[in-house]
Amino acid sequence: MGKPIARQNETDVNKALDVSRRSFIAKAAIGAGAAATVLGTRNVAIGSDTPDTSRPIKIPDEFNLATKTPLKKADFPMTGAEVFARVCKEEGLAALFCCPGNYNVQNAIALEGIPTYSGRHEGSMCHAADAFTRVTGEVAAASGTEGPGFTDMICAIASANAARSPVLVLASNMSLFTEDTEAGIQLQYQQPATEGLKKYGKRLITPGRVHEYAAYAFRQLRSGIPRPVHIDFPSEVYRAQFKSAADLAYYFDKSRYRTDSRPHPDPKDIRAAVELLKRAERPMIVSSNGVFYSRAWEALKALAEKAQIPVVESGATKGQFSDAHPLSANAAPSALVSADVVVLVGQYCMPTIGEFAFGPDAKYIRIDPSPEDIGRNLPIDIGIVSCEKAALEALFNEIPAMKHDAWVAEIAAARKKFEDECDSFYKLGLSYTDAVHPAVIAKELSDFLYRGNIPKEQTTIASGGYGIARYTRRWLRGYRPGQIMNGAYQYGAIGPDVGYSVGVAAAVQNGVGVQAAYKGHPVVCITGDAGFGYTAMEMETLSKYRLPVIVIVYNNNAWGTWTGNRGNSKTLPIHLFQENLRYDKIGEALGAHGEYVTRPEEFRPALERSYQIAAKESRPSVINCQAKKEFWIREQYPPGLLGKVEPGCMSYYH
Ligand SMILES: Cc1ncc(C[n+]2csc(CCOP(=O)(O)OP(=O)(O)O)c2C)c(N)n1
Repeated sequence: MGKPIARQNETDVNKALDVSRRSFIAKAAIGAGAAATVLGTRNVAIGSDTPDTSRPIKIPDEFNLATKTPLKKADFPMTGAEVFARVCKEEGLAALFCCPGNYNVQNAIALEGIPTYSGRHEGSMCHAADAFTRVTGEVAAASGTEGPGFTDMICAIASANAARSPVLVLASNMSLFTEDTEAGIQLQYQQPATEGLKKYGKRLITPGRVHEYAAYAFRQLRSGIPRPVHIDFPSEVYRAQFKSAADLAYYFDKSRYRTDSRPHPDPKDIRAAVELLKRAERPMIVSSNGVFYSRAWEALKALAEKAQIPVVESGATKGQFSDAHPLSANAAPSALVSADVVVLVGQYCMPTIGEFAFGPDAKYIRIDPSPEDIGRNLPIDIGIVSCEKAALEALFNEIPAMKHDAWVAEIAAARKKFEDECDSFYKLGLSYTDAVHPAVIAKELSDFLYRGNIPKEQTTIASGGYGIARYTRRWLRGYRPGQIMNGAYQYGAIGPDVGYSVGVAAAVQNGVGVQAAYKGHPVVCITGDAGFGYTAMEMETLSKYRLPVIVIVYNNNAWGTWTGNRGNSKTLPIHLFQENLRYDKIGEALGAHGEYVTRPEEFRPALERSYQIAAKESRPSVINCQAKKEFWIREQYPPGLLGKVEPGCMSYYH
């Protein structure tokens, strides 16, 4: 909540600003001289390499004290904010990510004992909430102050909406009394701003109905196809006082304001699907978001094994069907075109014809909880309106045991072909010795994660970046639900990655939902240099909360889009940065460990050191991998910027 600055104080404020501005300008002039001697030269340290140990970075004692302070759970008499927070607690809201603002609601949620993380930008925190839901399957909230805090979240709300993530967006919003005036600051007509970016939204206007609207929020978040819900709170609502339940309208327990009952499939649709599958020679299942949110991975595996149907993944989270399973077609892109019957399960973000790599004659069975969606974008042969888990179980019960050995052999051959191609890219990457090629990063990261000393299921990945992602996705694998958070999924924003990693690491730190077995383990985040720039300040958040994320920055001195302007000297600089920037030093300055890797052979040791620090000290790292922008030019540095195939390990939209 913002307060207008009183007029009489402004002169004092300006005086203070002038003083600090003057001393800043003096310091900056000295710094600029020093920097000019070192910038632009490869491998030359910028500034002093000696850390200033006279004032080491320190997590304030207050953090420790906070963990020991008992909770003060709300009970009547309660404020509107407390009523809302109590519903959040009863509904199992798993985390809140915020920046200060919307104080009453945030404080009430934190006091209910819901893990609360505060970061450096509301957008990053909303990305964190999105990522948290994508690796846990649980609902998380994001919150910021009215006006600027809220509008800072817009890109993240849109990303969560495109990813179909159940994110609860909460913002304060001035008072009902001053609506339509410009009294004070920060009034924003919030709900129109999230039009098209949410499943449900409401500006609360009747204090006595705050509980009822909390119920609205969770009914939407916990049913059907999840998407963000946006609630904005005027001060009359969050400050309202309620002496007893009698002051609140529609005050019912969650067992009465919503149901966990799910739509089940029509047996005739299941029989029709089984008939089609019985005639198929090369059937394929596409498993996506709905398998994750309905927790249907066991049902999926049982069906795939009984009918010997290969499975390929798409979606905002991957790993629901293990890449180690012989029926996994995730890394067999060339086989997809041969599939004759494709079962799309929980594919909420539906591609149009030709975006998936299936052939033009493939027939489609689509399972989706929302009848309004079935048949959209991609023509269907059979539509099954159902909760994904229920439909997969019904198919399992109805389908006879089948064998498709020849088809599975085709998949295996396609996988081998893909892996051989990846190996050839790695060999090429190693041959470029004066910078770190993305194939080296991707292959050695995967060797470390899946073929080294740590169990291959252990590490959860925030898989981001743009050009680098076209390499890392080829080598990253999912072996259990929630293992890979598919960063730029569908909305395609570059930049959320460090923000995402806050949410992923918070989920892993507390072992939430499907992360329970991996509690406390290090997390890996991949990003580009342009991407890092957007949310890099969240390195401070990672350090502050001891979230052990290893952030790999692919530093090619450019926005990955530069190649499109190669021939245009006037527009090319739009796509370029200063060269060889020390993103590792940004990490160090914010409490993380830093590594600067300039040659291929340095990557693996840097990764190992960072992993040790993550595991032993629970500290994040930045591994700044110095590449060169020309790696995206195929003729000069084959294989150059790579393409993608969807669905499968390379996919990121749909
Ligand atoms: C927020 C946002 N701005 C702009 C774009 C358009 N865009 C797509 S990729 C890209 C460049 C990404 O560069 P970088 O993160 O450095 O990735 P690299 O290819 O270098 O790995 C841009 C500008 C986008 N997708 N999202």
